[in-house]
Amino acid sequence: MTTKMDVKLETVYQDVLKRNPGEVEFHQAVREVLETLGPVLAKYPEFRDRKIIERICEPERQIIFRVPWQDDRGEVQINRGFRVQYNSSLGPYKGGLRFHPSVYLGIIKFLGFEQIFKNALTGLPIGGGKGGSDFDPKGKSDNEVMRFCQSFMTELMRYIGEHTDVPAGDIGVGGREIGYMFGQYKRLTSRYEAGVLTGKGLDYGGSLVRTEATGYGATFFVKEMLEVRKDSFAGKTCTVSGSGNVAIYTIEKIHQLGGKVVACSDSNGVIHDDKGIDLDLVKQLKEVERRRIKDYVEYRKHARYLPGGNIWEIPCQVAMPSATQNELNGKDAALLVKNGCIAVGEGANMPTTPEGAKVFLDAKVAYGPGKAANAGGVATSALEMQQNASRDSWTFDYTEKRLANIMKNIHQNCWDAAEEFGAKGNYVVGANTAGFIRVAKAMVAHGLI
Ligand code: NDP
Ligand code: 2IT
Repeated sequence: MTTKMDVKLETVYQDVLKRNPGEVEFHQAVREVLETLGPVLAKYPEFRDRKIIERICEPERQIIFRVPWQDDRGEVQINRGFRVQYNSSLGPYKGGLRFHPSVYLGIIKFLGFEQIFKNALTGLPIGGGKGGSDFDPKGKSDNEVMRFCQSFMTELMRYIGEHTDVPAGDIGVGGREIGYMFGQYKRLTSRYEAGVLTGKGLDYGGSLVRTEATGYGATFFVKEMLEVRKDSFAGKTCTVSGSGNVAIYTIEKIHQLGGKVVACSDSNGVIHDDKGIDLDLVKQLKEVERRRIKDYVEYRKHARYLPGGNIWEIPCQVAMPSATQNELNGKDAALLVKNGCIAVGEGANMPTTPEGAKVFLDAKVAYGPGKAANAGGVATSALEMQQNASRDSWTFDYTEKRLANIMKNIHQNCWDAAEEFGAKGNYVVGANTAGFIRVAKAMVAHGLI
């Protein structure tokens, strides 16, 4: 499915296809943004004259490197590392690192591209970047993960710094991995440069609420969308895909706000628990014991495990895809709408296919796209950087209030931008235009660089 694009933008898009062959996720992310920018170019001809869009589509710098490490049997393993420093108009490059076997340049570029606009929406001084590796942490021992992280950082350290580029977590990278990478950075540089990474442990410069921030923020965003419709989470049946960092804290906040999450998942299957997901059990299985979600039913006999199941077949009023890209397609979206879903908040990056997004928009579902809805994670990373810079640490309550306020502002700015550009209620248009305009204005100010 493709929507019609402004003719000049179609030319730009064709050029992106030609210059980046085979990078299908990157093409998808670029197309979705360009489709919404026609009216912005009409209002700001200087963006067109200065080729802001052409420049934004080309990363400032792309780094690809070898990551050799030894497994527990002493065998040499080789992975590939990436860091795409996409756009630094608003601040140092900022964005997570993903460790997953599906990682290749096209995934990192799609994530980096999205990150530019997401970070702009937070209103904080952060540019856009992303990185990662095709390393698969699943089934690896703690020592193997440590050796991999040390080797990865031995090369990455040349390119990052608190004023240059500040990585954090994403799929497969959490507190443990950030700890190993921080240790290696400190050792190689002889500097205690807390602000070089975010998502750090609370004992060495991390921020309260960063662990919870993406899930909490996505839930706050949906709360704002529901409030526009004079509605709330109270009594709503919800489904949340995934069972990692984002999914866990989405479930936690939905429960705090009076909703009931009846399903979550991983890449092998789905848990359906009519009584409401027991989050303490999920945390114990996933965060402490690093087990699979199917083990949930060992402890909660009334719940069902659906191997290879599709979570979107379970009826809900609010759906929050929080696992990975393109996990919700047009058919899934149609089924969700048919089953009474009224709001969708994307905790993951680009989890809905273009066909799925069209179904939600046509059905007037309150649809919060990832670059707006999941911006709370990176926003709280920027708050961690602020605390590091001032050698301060804020309380949980204070930091959570800052996060809630940021999400409220993002929602409002997306709402206002959508209205201004003739697409009232369309948060895709709102997020893309509001994020883009902030970056584009800074690029104009900086001249041709
Ligand atoms: P985690 O690694 O903590 O969890 C990922 C979850 O998604 C796991 O349950 C995993 O299942 C599932 N998953 C991953 N890949 C696939 C796949 N190919 N198919 C099906 N399920 C899959 O990652 P996060 O929770 O941090 O990230 C989830 C999403 O949120 C990603 O899209 C990420 O980019 C996005 N995001 C994360 C932020 C953060 O601060 N962490 C901030 C903003 C967005 P399994 O264990 O089986 O692989
Ligand atoms: O996609 C994302 O916004 C993240 N993975 C978080 C990035 C960050 O720098 O906190």
